[in-house]
Amino acid sequence: MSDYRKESFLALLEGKMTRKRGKHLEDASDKDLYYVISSIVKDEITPKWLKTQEKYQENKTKQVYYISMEFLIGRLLQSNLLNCGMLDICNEVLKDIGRNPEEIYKHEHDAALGNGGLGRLAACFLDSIASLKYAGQGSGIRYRYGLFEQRIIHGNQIELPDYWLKEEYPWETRKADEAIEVRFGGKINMHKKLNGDFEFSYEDQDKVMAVPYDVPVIGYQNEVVNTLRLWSAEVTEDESKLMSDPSSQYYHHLDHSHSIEQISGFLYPDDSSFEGKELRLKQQYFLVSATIQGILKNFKATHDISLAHLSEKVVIQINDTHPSLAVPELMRILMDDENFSWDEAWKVTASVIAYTNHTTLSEALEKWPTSMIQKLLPRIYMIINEINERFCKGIWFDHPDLRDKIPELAVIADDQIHMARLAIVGSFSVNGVARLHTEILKNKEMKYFYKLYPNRFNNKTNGITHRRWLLQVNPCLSETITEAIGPKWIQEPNKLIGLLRYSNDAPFLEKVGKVKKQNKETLAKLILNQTGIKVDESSIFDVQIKRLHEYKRQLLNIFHVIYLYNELKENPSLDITPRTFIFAAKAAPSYHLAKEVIKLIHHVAATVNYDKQINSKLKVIFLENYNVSLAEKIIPAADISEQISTASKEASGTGNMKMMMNGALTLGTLDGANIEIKDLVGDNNIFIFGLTSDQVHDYYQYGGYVAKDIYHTDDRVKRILDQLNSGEFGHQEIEFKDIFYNIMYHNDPYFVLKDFDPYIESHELVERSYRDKNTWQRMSVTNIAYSGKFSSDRTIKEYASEIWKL
Ligand code: GP0
Repeated sequence: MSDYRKESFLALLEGKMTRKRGKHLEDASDKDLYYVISSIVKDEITPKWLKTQEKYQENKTKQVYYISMEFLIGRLLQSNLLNCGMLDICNEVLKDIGRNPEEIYKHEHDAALGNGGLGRLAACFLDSIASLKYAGQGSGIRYRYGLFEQRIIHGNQIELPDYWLKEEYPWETRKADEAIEVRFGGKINMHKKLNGDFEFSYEDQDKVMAVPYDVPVIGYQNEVVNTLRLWSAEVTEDESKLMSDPSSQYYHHLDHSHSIEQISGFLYPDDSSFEGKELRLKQQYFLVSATIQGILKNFKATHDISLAHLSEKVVIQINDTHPSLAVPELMRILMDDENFSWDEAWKVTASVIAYTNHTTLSEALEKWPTSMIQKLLPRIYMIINEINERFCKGIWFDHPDLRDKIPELAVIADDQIHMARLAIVGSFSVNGVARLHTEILKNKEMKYFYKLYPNRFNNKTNGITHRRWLLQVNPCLSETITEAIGPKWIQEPNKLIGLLRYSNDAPFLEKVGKVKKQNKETLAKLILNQTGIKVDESSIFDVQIKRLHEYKRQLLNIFHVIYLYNELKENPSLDITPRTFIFAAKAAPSYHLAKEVIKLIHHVAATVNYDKQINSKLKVIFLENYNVSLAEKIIPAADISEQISTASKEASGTGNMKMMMNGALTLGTLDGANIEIKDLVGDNNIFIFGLTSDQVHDYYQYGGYVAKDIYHTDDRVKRILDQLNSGEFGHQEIEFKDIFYNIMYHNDPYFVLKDFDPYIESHELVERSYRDKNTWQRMSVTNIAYSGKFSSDRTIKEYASEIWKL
C-alpha cells in the first residue's frame, strides 16, 4: 500500500472529523468514525453518481427498473468501500491509528427491508447491475420499520420493532422535488367521447405523496453509480397546511396523516406466505404507481419519441407478483392520461413488463378479493376486469383446446384476483429462478399458460454477488485464491475454475484449510460471546441458516441431532467426529409450527450442551436475530451447508451458493439450485440424499406414503417422536405435541420421516469423509472452483441479454 495514499486518507479522516463531528481523531468514538468514513465515501462517489445519471440521459440509454417490495441490503459501508477501491486503505489506516475496523462498521444498522432470499437476491442483483455497467435502478419502499429483531426467551421467539432510522442513515438522499402523487379510492366518471370511446375521470380520491429517498449503488471499481430509489409515504402539502389551520378538525387530520404514513410504515414479516391485508395492498399499489409515474416522467424528459416506443428504452422487471399491479397501472396511465386506445396501451404494457416467479408454494400465491381492489382501486379494478374478459375470450376463440381450463387460467376467478395470472398475461417474459423450478412452472404449475405462451417462459438461475459474499466476508480466502490463480477471478468469477489445478496441491490445500480454521475460530468467539457456549473449533461446523419454514425442514436437522444424542447416550465412548450444529432462523410471527421448531431446537440444545457425558462430541447452537451481518460471519466458517428442503419446494436457494463459494460442502436434497451445484461438482463432491421432486410429486398426487408406518417400524424414529411427547426436552414441562401431531395425523406433509433414514446415512458419510482431511479439502476447493457460475454477474448477464435486451 503506498504511503502517499494512506497519508491522504488519514488527512481526509482528520479533516472531516473536526469539521463534521467537532472532534480530534484521538477523541473520536467508533460511531464518529463510522459517520465520517461514510461521508468520505459519499464525497468520493457523488460526482460519479451525477455523471452516471447524466450519461444515461445524454446517451438515452435503455433502462431496467427492478421493482421489488424487498431489498435486503444489509450494511453498506464495507461493501461501498470495497467497490470504490478504498477498503484496504481504510482498514490499514484504522489499524495504524489503533482502531478496529470491525468495531466501526458495526455501527451501521443492518437495513433489513426484506425477509430472506427474495429480498437479498434483489440486493445482489443491484450490485451486479452496477458492477457490469448496466443502466438499471431498484425501486422499493422505505419502510420505517424493517424486519423485526428476534429475541429468544426460554426458547420462545419474541419480535421487537426494528426502527432502523432512529439515527441518521448516511446513504440516503431525500429528493423532495421529485415526489409523486399516488391516488387511492374515489369515484369514477365515464364520458362517451365523439368517436364512441369512453373517457374516465376521477373524483374524491385520497392523495398520498410518494417521496423518493435515493441510495447509491456503487459498481465495482468502474466509475458507475446507480440508484436504489426507496419511496416514503407522506401527506400532500395541501393537507399538511390544513393541519395548521386552527379552524380545521385537528384530530381528524392527525388520524388521516397517520394512516397515510402507515403505508410505508413497516415490512410485512411473512416469507413465502400470503397475508391478504388491505395495508399490504396499499403498499403494493403505492410502490407501483409511484414507480411507473416516475418512469414515464423520466422517459418524457429524456426522449422525444412517443410513449408507444417505451419498450425500446425501458424494461420493468417485477420481483414476484407483489408489484404486478404494474400491469393495470401502466394501462391506466397510458389510456386515461396519455389518450392511448386499449390496444395501443396493451401493446406497450405487455412488451415492457417481465415477471420473475420465486415459488410454487400455494400458500404464497397472492389472491386479492375483488371487493378489496374494487374499493381501494376502482379504476384499476375496471382495467383488470377488461384484461380478464379479453384474455378469456381469446382462449375461447383462439384456443378451443383450452376452453375447459378457463377457470384455472382466468385472472379473476372465485371473486379473487390471481396476481400470478395477471403477471403472466400482462408481461413478455416469465422466468423461474433455477432449472428445476422453471421446469416445474412449465410442466406443472403453469402448464396451460406455457401452452398458450411457450416463448414467454425462461429460466434464470439465481446468483449471489461474489464481491460481498467472498471478497468482503472472507478476505483471507480471497487472498489465498489470488495468490494461486491471480486476481482476474474478481472481475470474472468463472476464472475460479483455475483452482481445480490446485485441488491436489498439498500446500495450497493446507492454506485453504488454515483459513477455514481461522474463520471457525472467529465464529467460535462470537458464539461464546452470544451464548456462553464453548464450541470445539476442530469439530465439523454444520450450518443451517435461513428462514424457518416447514418445507426447509429444520425439523429433519434437529431430529438427526436428537438421534446422535440418543446414540451417544447409549454408547458414550462412540468414536465420532465432534459436531457443532449451528442454526439461525426467524419465524414469521404468526407461524405457530415454525416457532415450535425454534423452541425444540433450544430445548434440545439445552439438553445436549450441558450433558457432560457427551458434550465434547456434540453441540447445538442457535444464534438469534439472523440477518445479513450475521450471515456474513457464519458463512466463511461453515464446513457443511444444510440444504435439505423437501424436493420441489425450494425454488432455488441462495445460501447454498454463498456457502459453496466459501468452501462448505453441500448436504442436500435434489431441489432448487442444489441440482445445478451437483451437476457441476459431481456426485463425489456433494452429499445428496432423499426423495426426488418427481417422487414427492407422485406421493402428493397418488398417495402411498404413510408416516405412521415409519413411526411403527423404525425404532430410532419412534424414540425421537416419543421424546417430543414425553417432555424429555423441556424439563418435563414442555411437550411438542403440535409437531408430533403434524407428523402423525397430518401425515408428515414435508416427508421428514420418509427422508430420515437417507439423511442419517448421508451424515454418516459426511462424518467419515471429514476424517480424511486431505480429501475433504480437495472437495472443498473443488466447490470453490465451480462456484463462479453462481455469481449474480452471470445471472444478470443472462437477464440483460435474454430479457432486458440492454
Ligand atoms: C420465495 F416466494 N422466496 C418467495 C418468497 O415469498 N420469499 C422468498 O424469499 C425465495 C425462495 O424461497 C428461494 O428458494 C429463492 O432462491 C429466493 O426467493 C430468490 O429467488 C430462497 O432462497
